[in-house]
Amino acid sequence: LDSVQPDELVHKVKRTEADNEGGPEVVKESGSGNILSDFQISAVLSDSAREKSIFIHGKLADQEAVVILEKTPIREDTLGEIFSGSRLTLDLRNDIYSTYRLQAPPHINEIKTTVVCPATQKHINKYQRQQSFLLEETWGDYQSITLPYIEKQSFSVQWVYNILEKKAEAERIVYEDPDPEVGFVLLPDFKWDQKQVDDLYLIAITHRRGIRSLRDLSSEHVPLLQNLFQKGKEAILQRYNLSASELRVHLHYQPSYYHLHVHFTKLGYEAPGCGVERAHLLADVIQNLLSDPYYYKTRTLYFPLRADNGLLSKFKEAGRL
Ligand code: GTA
Repeated sequence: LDSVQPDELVHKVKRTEADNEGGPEVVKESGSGNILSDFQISAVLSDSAREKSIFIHGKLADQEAVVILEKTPIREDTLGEIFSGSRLTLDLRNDIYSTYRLQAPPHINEIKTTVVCPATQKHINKYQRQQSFLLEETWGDYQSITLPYIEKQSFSVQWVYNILEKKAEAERIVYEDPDPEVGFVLLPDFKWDQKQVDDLYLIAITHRRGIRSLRDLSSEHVPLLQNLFQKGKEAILQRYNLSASELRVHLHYQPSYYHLHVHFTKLGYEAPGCGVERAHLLADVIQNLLSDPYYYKTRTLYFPLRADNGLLSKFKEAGRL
């Protein structure tokens, strides 16, 4: 279930056997209605005044749910309407300074809303504000601690398969190379409302399955990565008029979802997860693999984990933290 706009679209969630970790199979239904009107709030998991967002845990029709509310950037093309079509109430006036409360017309005053339902305890933990710790993972640690953990515990990638099989979000696809070996699907990330390019965020998901993360990459995958990099940049130039030099194209380590995907974000937009402790530029990844075919199978990698992440406990148990 991705971004839900209650008055426009109701997404019905159907869970499957394989989907025991919250990767919903999405069936889209047209219609109207506010599925959030009965949302029972249990707790605020985190909020940010700077990002103007709030993550809430609660119940939606007796199912655990996480709802994310986020105010979106003010778009330049709506300024005329904001100035001419709003109600303005004076708060204070002092010399040359004055502040107001401006009530913009409802259609340009929307709150981007994301619903995860049914949400697992892992989703709830993921969105809870917590302290993070930097881990140091050797190739040996990866094999003995990380790999067994992610094989058992990672989030379902059913939503990824839904995209690749056109069962969900097909109409949002920006570009597709259908080749089973080097092909991919490029589409807006569900964190981006696509209203302005200032916070552009797309993801490229490989058709090839079974590549979990950076750790699975070797020089064999360079043609796939180069193809995705090149064609992804071209598609973004064509559709959004942003050149390669305006983009941050990167992978996460650790990712949340272990099916190879690449993040395309606008440079200058501080997207979640774009810090040096988690983001690996695709250009660097390709170069590293060209200079050493087994770069990601020999190097120590560093990454942050939140306090109650199960993998962090495994590193502690192994005396690695
Ligand atoms: N199009 O169904 C989907 C979908 N899902 C389930 C995830 N993504 C999806 N995109 C589409 N449809 O960028 C996107 C995610 C993410 C990427 C997976 O796939 O938005 P990753 O495997 O490296 O995982 O990337 P990552 O980055 O940890 O995931 P995520 O969810 O972005 O979490 C990172 C942090 O971002 C969170 O802890 C939270 O602080 C913040 N965040 C997450 N979701 C939102 C949101 N909706 N709004 C604001 N902030 C958010």
